[in-house]
Amino acid sequence: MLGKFFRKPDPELGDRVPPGQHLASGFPVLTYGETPSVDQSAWEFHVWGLATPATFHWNDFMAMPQSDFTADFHCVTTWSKLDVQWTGVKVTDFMKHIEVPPTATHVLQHCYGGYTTNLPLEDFVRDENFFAHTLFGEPLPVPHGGPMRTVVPHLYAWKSAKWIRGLEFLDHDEAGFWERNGYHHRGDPWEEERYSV
Ligand SMILES: Nc1nc2c(c(=O)[nH]1)N[C@H]1C(S)=C(S)[C@@H](COP(=O)(O)O)O[C@H]1N2
Ligand SMILES: [Mo]
Repeated sequence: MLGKFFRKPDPELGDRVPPGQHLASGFPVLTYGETPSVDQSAWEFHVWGLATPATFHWNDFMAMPQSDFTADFHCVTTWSKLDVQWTGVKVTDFMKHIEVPPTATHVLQHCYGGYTTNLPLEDFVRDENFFAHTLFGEPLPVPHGGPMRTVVPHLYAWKSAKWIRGLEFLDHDEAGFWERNGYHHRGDPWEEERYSV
């Protein structure tokens, strides 16, 4: 009886797993290439391109409002993890600290190690997106992007840049690493926007 009960699919949970995805056990690490190592004290964050150039250090981010987030995480390689708990700075709060002209339409996120990923501003500057430095109450582990990463929960996780080091604001779309290598330019998991055709 119990076994039957536990096998019963949870319709509420099912609704949260996009098509073609399955639930991962644990929290897998997915990194292309080497894992860079950057101390909090050495970590620098730059904005450039159309934005007025600016540099931020760790303490600048710590002085911004800190928020808790619970978000589902969907990797295009078909695993999802629900209810990941993060702490960090909302993208919308960060944006108050920089000057971006209305001509900017896209952003290219740049990471330590060379990884990049692109987003239209309407996908980047959203209430649910954030810079994360804490995962499940602990400092963000290096393999998961510590000291700082972005999290963009409404798109596949390759848009969530680990070891983030800066944002380049553009008036056009420019493909990031995976986008140049066959991934979809937007990556909505509910539309299964996995690869470019
Ligand atoms: N800098 C950097 N960011 C990255 C990646 C990467 O290889 N380098 N991989 C992306 C991919 S494909 C996924 S699924 C998530 C994985 O995050 P995790 O390793 O914390 O699970 O990070 C994304 N951000
Ligand atoms: Mo991924």
